[in-house]
Amino acid sequence: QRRVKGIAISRPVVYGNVATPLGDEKASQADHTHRWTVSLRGANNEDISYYVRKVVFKLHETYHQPSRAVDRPPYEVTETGWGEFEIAIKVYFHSFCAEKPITFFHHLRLHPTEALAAGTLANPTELPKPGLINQPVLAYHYDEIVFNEPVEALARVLLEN
Ligand code: SLL
Repeated sequence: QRRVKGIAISRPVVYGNVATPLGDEKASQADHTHRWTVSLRGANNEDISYYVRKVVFKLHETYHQPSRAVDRPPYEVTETGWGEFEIAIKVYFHSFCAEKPITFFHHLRLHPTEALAAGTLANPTELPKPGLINQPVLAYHYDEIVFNEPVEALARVLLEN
């Protein structure tokens, strides 16, 4: 397949996690403290399945079947747990794209940053506001998938969408 020389086409994505303390909810295991969801999506919430074939989220080995493949949107995994760890997010493209998979790395975050946990930046020794303690923690990153010299079929669908 011919590649379109001298061009690169990029598509914006957002990946990361949200986490909430379990509180009184029953976890699947007694030592679990949080429920979290790790995800990959289009940066403007657009559908990315026209070029993404599947996304494999590689969790910590303490999880049952740590390699979680998701072959349609939403590309996300929800779990409960007690610890933070690095998640590899491997993105596979449709075969017509003729592109190798790419991997993003995300450090799963369960706990608020120190500034939030210990009060405010202006007043760091202040105790946390009780309301903030049980807020969801968000940790998302913006990035771009860059297709360098894409094959014609991929260039066409990228420019059409
Ligand atoms: C830590 N290095 O020590 C990290 C490991 C592992 C987290 C965190 C669930 C385990 C299960 C879980 O939260 N694993 O369901 O068995 O902080």
